[in-house]
Amino acid sequence: MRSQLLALSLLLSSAVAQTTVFTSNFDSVVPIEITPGTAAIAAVEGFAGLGPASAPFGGSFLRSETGNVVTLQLAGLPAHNSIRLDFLFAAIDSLDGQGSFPSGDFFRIGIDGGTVFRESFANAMASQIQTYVPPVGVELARFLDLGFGGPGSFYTDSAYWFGGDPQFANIGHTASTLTIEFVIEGPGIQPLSDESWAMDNLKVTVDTTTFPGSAVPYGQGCGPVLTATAPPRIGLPLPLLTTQLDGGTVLAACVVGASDAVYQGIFLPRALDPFGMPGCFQLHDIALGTISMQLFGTASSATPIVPQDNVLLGAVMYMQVWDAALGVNPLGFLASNGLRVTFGN
Ligand SMILES: [Ca+2]
Ligand SMILES: [Ca+2]
Ligand SMILES: [Ca+2]
Repeated sequence: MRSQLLALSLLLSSAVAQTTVFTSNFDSVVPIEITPGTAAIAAVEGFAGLGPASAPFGGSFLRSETGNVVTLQLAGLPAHNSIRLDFLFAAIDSLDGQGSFPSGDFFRIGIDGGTVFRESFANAMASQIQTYVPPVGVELARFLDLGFGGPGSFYTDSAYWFGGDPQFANIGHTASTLTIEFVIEGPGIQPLSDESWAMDNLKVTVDTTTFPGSAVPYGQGCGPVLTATAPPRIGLPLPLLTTQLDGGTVLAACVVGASDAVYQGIFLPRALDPFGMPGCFQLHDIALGTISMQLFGTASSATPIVPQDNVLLGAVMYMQVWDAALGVNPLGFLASNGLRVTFGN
């Protein structure tokens, strides 16, 4: 139930956005962001028209021999949590699938030095093993003569729309720079006249979903007033300020909790009159610890750093400051209002 509520609050508080950071239809020159190696712009031949109606193969594409690395480098990306790749993939001529030479033709996509995709592709013979199993809607053609080597013999071709494969839709990534490598590698590398591959309509988008973050006062204090003087955001300081402390305050601490509903089986808020704190209330549990605060006369402050952790985005915590002030009431403690803190980015 709690996790469902959390998921609901995430949905309600986030603003979902995809920002395109690179796009090319390869119809003129190789974009400057791409280091092509031996790859070159080539007419799409019989691939023309295959693909989603909004962006099918057309004009020309970027065609590479096997064994050659095509590198896309981007910088200055907006803040994001994941990236998405969308492109058309042409498996041209006698790619040989998994195995040993001439087989062993693996299309690999590397991101920032790690591998996010590595699958073999086979066009030459029905007996060859292609490890890539496309989801519904991704395979556009298989074992057809679409140009280049052939027609016929081992030189049939296949086409795929990787934008339709969910594994390319939500790749975790947060850095402001991005390096993507595309290569067919493995023991089966052969010349351009025998086998090759191409991409068209390459688009890279980043998920710039934003969570605004907030610190909202709630509940009744018995003197001290707790506020946050900047919005709670991951990776940044969260300045907390308590004012209107008793003049005799000797110690102040901010308690952090996970629930404003219940504490040790007792429903909250709990009146603290029976404990010698008349007019005061406990407003949340104490599950998440305590932050000590620095005293300045009748004010206190603390500036904890919120961890740079996306798990916190949209998460809610509760804060209340307790001040020790001898003689202010029978127990010698005052409690502030609560602060309902939702972490943003
Ligand atoms: Ca094109
Ligand atoms: Ca062919
Ligand atoms: Ca091969």
